[in-house]
Amino acid sequence: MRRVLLLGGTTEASQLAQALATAGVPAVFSYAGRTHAPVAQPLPTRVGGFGGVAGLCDCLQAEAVTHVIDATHPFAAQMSRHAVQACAEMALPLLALERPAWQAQAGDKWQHTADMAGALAALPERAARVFLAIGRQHVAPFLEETQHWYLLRLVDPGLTLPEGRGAVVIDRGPFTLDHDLALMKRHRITHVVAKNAGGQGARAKLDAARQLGCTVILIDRPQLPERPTVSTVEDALRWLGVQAAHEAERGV
Ligand code: 3Y8
Ligand code: NAP
Repeated sequence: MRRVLLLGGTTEASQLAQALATAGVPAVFSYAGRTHAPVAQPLPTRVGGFGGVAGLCDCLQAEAVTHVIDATHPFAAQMSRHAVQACAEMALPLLALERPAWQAQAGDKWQHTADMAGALAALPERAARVFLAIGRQHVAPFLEETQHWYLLRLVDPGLTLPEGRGAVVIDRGPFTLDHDLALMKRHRITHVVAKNAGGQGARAKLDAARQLGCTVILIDRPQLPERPTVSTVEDALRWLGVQAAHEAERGV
């Protein structure tokens, strides 16, 4: 009997959780507990770290997990590395559900950098109005560049900016083009700094940047170990041997 551990925290993880619940596949959804009130899932949900690889192995044993699907964000590199190690130790099948990296298209003004420090260095000397869509963890070094004005978008309140240094909006996505266009116009944004998250949940700001002629500074993903990988919920369901609801309806 299949029993899935779904490592979540992305739009696609939520979509897969819904598909598993609809198909009646026994599964446990897992959040790290990084946000105060993560989106409720239609599966039994655990919140918090496992306690490293050993803790993850214990959880796999205790929950009688037969399949692990890593649908975490491409920058959640440590979780993905631990999943590879734990599944090797427990001889369990592992699949990554990973969105393809965003690709520039005609009209995009993108600069690629290898990491956060590279993104900071890529900002212009002259004053810019920067949409810093990288979360709360990496904001401090950017604020030391005092010539810039920053728009921060965070999931939870708590972080404030000194007077005149910028604005903070609290939102969790998925985001829409109309919403991000209005937000970036309202704040007269000239630059966007973002991780190459991929997926649809947070790409609106890039499409808005193209329309507004903003420069995008895009941070490349960390290297991850080799593991079986798909990029769609349907392919993850096929890997599990679960027919997607619409296929079942069509009787294919
Ligand atoms: C806790 C679960 C969904 C949709 C939300 C996706 C889309 C928005 C891209 C911007 C960029 C950012 C941030 C972002 C993305 C989706 C998806 C995605 C970027 C939630 C979630 C959790 C987190 C953790 C949080 C980080 C932060 C990063 C905000 C839930 C909403 C900036 C990453 O306050 C903190 O400590 C926040 C921490 C890790 C990065 C950081 O370093 O600050 N995500 N994001 C998950 C857990 O506990 O396991 O709260 O409901 C999920 C989503 N984040 O359907 O869930 O699928 O890609 N999240 C980045 O890419 O730069 C926002 O604003 O445009
Ligand atoms: P990370 O740096 O790769 O992992 C750090 C530690 O957090 C892991 O070793 C593990 O703790 C715990 N952890 C991470 N994801 C977990 C999960 N889904 N369930 C249980 N424990 C988890 O991870 P991160 O970058 O902080 O990301 C944390 C969560 O936010 C993930 O769910 C990810 O999908 C989501 N997220 C992250 C980003 C981002 O920019 N990093 C963006 C959007 C969403 P132990 O070692 O104790 O097991």
